[in-house]
Amino acid sequence: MSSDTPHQPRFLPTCREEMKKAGYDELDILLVTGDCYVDHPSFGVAIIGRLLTDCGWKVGIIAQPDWRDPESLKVMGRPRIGVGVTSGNMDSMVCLYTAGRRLRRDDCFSENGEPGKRPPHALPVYCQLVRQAFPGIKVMAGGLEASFRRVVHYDYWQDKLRPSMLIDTKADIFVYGMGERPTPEVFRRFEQDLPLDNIPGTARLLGKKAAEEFDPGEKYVWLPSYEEMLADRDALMTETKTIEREMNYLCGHGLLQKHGDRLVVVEPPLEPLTSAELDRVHELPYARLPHPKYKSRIPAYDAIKDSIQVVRGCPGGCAFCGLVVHQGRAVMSRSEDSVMREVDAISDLSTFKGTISDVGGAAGNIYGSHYDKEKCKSCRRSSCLFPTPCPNYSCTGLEIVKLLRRISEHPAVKHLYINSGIRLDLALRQPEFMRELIEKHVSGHLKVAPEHLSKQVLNYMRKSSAEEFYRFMELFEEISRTCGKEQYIIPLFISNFPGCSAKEMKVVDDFLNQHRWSLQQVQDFIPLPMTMGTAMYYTGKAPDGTPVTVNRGLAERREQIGVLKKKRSFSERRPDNRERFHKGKR
Ligand code: B12
Repeated sequence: MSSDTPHQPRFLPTCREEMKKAGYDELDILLVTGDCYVDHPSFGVAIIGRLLTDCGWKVGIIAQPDWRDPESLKVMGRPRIGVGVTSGNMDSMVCLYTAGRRLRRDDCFSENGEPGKRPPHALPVYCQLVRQAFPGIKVMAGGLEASFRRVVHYDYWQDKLRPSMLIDTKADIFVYGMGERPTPEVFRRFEQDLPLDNIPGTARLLGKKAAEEFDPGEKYVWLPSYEEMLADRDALMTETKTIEREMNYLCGHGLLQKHGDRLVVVEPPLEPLTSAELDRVHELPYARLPHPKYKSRIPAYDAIKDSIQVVRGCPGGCAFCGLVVHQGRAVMSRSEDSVMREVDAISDLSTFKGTISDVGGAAGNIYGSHYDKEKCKSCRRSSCLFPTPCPNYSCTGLEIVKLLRRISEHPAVKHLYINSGIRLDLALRQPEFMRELIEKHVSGHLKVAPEHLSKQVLNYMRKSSAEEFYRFMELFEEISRTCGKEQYIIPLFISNFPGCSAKEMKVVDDFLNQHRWSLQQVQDFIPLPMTMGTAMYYTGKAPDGTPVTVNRGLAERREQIGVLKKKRSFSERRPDNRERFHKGKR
């Protein structure tokens, strides 16, 4: 797919020698990331680098610099326009630490999964390193850490409220959410030394004077100030509710938040890319490989190398996940033709063995989602599906079925699976998709995320009911039996979500005992920045103010983790399942 075009090098340069090969005497833009450099559309910085190069700028990437040595950023010299910084594909603290606040033994975004290749709170560390290396240079930041920490937020690993990360990064501007629209505009303004105001999808910090002169007009709403939030724990719930209410790009306001005499200005949310624009982003000339300087495997690349992202956005709004305040609720689907061109690109890779491991995104059954945009214009919901599916939202599943059949007909494709989580509530309303999925696209087991079974906890999680999970299980087993396939469901549950006491966890325990089910994957609740679950964790209250159980210390959490880790039979492939499979009994 990609060879050295005058415009786009095989890989974006990472050193002088590669600059020379690309014909670059000087870089216009330098990008710094906490992940290894993988030139693939599943890696945010690769998209941004390719996009800025496509705009005509000379862009280089420095991946996982030595954060104690500014010289490590100077290998390609001082960039002419500015620097873009990201901690990587996810928050550096999520990458470094487990839910138990222990250092992870591996980091799937580093070579060989080696941990410790990035510093804690990587974004401010890298931004300050840039300033040391290139005094006076313009700095912007993007990616999940910048996005989820754009305003005051609770940092679980430090167990405290932190100010907007604009304060400690001292970056000129943040891009929040998906970066394709605002990032080129930011660098255009950097290049022409223009003011950085009014760019949707960005956030910036105004000094004392500018804050005093700033006229908010009708465009913005106020968040509690940093000082007010330090003084009143409940203010984090107020902030979180306001952010969720203003995330609809059709009617969302910008946000203002005082930090002393300075002012954080968050511009209104972005309009998502159109389907054609999303196709174009995925069809930039990626090498679809890690940079050749890496001699060992990069687990995060292995996880996605034969997978295709076909959607952006998520209608779910689950309380433990921040995607809605990053990608938005408006789901945008790529065109079938563009997806087929990506299948061609994957099948051209020497590493391709005939299996497409995933066709998905935030969920595996939201491709082809449709909205009645007119009616969405005044929507302030935090979810299109919870507590009940909104009538303005539809996803029949028929477009997924059509896409899956087209990919399956590709001569190089032997197997095609869906590994992105399946939204159970939607799947029960997508009978054709359910049948197609279970008959043809399950590789021995299907991961589904009921997350819990207690009515109260599912309510707090903003997830579909336990009854929908049981119904899904029945349908799965019925259809598997009918098509003679011995395959299993792997349920994912979360322990210690706020509002889940031992009584609620017993519901999950009883279910797993009844089915003699031993889980392999255990997910303990991580209070991630900017999620409703974190606001409940920090305030000890539900969104309606009801006090909820919160297990904070490891000792308190151990009991529920134990419920998920308990060995109930030999393996997930429950022996009783085989009996049930053969005898058709529940
Ligand atoms: C695929 C995936 C994985 C894959 C990784 C593959 C990969 N390449 O990322 C695997 C399976 C390895 C994985 C693992 C984990 N994951 Co995961 N994963 C995802 C998933 C589903 C897609 C990521 C993706 O493809 N993003 C696409 C890129 C293009 O999007 P992006 O990073 O947002 O980039 C855009 C913007 O941020 C911006 N941008 C990005 N970089 C830059 C740089 C600059 C300079 C600028 C200006 C802009 C910019 O522009 C980009 C283009 O629009 C996301 C959910 C999601 N849909 O985002 C969860 C997610 C990233 N994972 C998450 C988590 C929690 C994990 C785990 C910790 C789970 C676990 N408990 O084990 C582990 C990590 C363990 C570890 N550290 O080793 C969380 C992270 C939350 C957070 N606050 O960081 C997410 C968001 C899921 C969630 N719903 O909360 N994951």
